[in-house]
Amino acid sequence: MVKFKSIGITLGLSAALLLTGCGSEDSNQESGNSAGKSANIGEQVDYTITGIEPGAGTTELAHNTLEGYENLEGWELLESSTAGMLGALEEAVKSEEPIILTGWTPHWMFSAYDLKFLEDPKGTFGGSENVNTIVRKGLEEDMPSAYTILDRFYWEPADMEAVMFDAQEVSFEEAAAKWIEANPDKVAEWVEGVEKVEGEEIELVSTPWDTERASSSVVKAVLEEQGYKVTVTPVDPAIMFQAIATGEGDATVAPWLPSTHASFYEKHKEDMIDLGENLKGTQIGLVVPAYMDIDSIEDLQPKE
Ligand code: PBE
Repeated sequence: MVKFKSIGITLGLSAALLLTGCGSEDSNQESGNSAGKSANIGEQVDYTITGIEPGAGTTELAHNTLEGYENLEGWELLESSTAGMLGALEEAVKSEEPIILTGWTPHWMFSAYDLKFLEDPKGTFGGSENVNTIVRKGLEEDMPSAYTILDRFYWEPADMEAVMFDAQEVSFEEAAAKWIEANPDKVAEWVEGVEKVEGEEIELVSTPWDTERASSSVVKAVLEEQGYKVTVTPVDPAIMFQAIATGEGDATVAPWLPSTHASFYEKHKEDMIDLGENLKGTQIGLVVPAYMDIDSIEDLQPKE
């Protein structure tokens, strides 16, 4: 737990910036309207959902959610950054104040704090999500060894979480090396019978979140062991899909599907090769601390 605290401290400033302007002085007053405690939650959080980066798939689905639920009339999404969202969460939890954020698993926030996803009866955040491997057209012919490894790459949420957990103390590179050393059988399945290469360059395109820093670091290290010279470029999801579709990038292990990155995927799917899931069982949605007396997005009340 200690390591999570230090993250909270480094994020304190961004949290303070994020909280400025979200006045909550009257959050404890009786509201006088009859809509009950979930109406108070709306008032207390100023009808605001604490979001992340504007370019995230999660942000797009959060906007769809605000449009898709009539009861969210008048609510707003505060776009900021993942660090800002986590800082605001830390601040709220410290004083047991209500907060509603856009969150996802795997993420350490669920082990650092007691949190729950709000039920999403309209399914605007999708359901169980996967992470896919997508490569540019022609990669199979140009780099058959890399293509085979990328096609075979598959791991479980617990594997990804192990790398993410270690990477709080060491670099993602070191955390990935440690995971590879601890999981020789899995890695052996991916590289079995694959011919080594001599310094061929391959460009992996990724996104900036820890989930993808973990997977890209592992795939990078495995490809390097096969003789590739690997670059990983983290960009916004829109740019990532575009890079694969235009062939500027060779491969990505970062797309969240079928919902999170659906709009980018739809736009480019004819121009890419989808190698299917490399991980199953992620989730995104609205997340609240467990001490909040609310279970479903539908329980939130519209702004008066
Ligand atoms: N995320 C983490 C990303 C994909 C991985 C859920 C924040 C997104 O929303 O695009």
